[in-house]
Amino acid sequence: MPFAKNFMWGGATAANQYEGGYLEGGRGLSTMDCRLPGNRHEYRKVSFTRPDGSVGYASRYEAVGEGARGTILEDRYYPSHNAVDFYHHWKEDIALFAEMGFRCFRMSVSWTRLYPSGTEETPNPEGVAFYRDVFSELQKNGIEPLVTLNHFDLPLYLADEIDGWCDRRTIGYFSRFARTCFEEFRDLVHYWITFNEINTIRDWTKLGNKDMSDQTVYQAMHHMFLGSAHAVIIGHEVNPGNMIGMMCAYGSMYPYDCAPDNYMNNIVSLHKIQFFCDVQCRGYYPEYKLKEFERSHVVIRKEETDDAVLKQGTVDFIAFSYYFSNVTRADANVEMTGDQSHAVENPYLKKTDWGWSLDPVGIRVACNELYDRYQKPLWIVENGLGAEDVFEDGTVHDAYRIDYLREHIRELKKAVETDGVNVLGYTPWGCIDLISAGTGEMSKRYGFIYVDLDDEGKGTFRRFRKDSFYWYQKVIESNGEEL
Ligand code: BGP
Repeated sequence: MPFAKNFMWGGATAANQYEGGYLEGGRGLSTMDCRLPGNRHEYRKVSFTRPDGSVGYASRYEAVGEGARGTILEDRYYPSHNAVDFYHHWKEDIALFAEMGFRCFRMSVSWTRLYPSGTEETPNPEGVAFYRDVFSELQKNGIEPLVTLNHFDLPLYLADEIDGWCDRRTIGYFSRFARTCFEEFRDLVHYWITFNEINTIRDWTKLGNKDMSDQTVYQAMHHMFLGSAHAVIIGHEVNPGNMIGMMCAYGSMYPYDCAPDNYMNNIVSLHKIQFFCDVQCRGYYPEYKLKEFERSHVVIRKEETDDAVLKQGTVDFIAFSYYFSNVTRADANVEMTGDQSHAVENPYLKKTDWGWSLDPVGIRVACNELYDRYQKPLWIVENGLGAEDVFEDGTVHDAYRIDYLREHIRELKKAVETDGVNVLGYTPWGCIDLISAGTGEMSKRYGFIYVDLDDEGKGTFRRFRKDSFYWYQKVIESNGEEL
């Protein structure tokens, strides 16, 4: 059998796209609560107020500017506020996951549900109780939670008052939050991820940065690396049995052709992802990045103990998302942003309706590249097809989704069986329909379970099993043999 007996089949979600209940249970506002919806042609924007009182909007590529404060406009719809309302549907959802046979479930803890402003001395008891209930229910159903400490969210107070991760104090606030999670859920959670897709975190919602300069972004990133390392150290201290991973968006990269310049350029492009894995797996900054900093005059301000903390706080496994592959070319700049709108076309691949290339082999490439370089166990914590579903007679006939997943699992199997890569688990993204991170839409659906909600936030939130629900149930039951 290629997949181990205890291979972690399951599904993945994130609080800002799934949980909702944004003003309930004492929760504080997060930067993600200021994020408006977009669509497949238009980037999502955050709304903010400038010091002169005027309202501004910024996409992930735009700076909000000095003195900006995140703002929620009364007449607009913000998808994270209710999301798909896990907050009130958790029992029902977990029952459905159990029915599919999930062995694990990936979710994130909303930072501001535990620490409403980020700065409190003690956690919000209602928040702790909510997650304890959820984790207990999962365990009762034989499902191991895989918990992401930070999935794109940042307390709005920290962003407004101290520019979030740009300020060293955020490391301390985050460490306190992480300690709370490790201690409060010690008996219920054994698998953790520090930051989701750390290589795509450049914008205000995630870093709290008011400008987009490399100096600002890399300094904030340095603090985030320290936050992650501290979390790993604390997590191991609280429970030596904890497995704590890093997480990156891994889009495999192919050189455009065999021109030596394009091949060399592909190596340099891969460094854009590897940098994050190098620091978190090896515990120090790689040479190529230090040289880049020298050339671009980026100076990272460090304290004396930083290097030792990074070294001590290396991760136990590498989690990654894989959706598509990229093509690199010496004369084109590839940004690893989860957005393929400016990508170099691959003539061998078809694309989804949202323009993402379809490349199952790329998942095997990713497994090999990561395992060869770090020899740490891998966990595919996101993969899937975002597609428009037709809901009729209480279900969705989503053969296209089944095809996508089947092909990817086949390649994953080769990575395990033929290449000997150590893969701990597979948790496809949005196992239940949820808000798209990139576009804020509901119509970009990934789930095995359909949720009745539209792009304006209207619907009953009722859940329905799709065809893929029964297909995935068989996949898990047969441990990946019946595809
Ligand atoms: C990753 C994120 C997820 C998720 C996924 C799919 O970048 O970690 O939060 O949403 O991509 O992307 P999208 O929702 O834009 O289709």
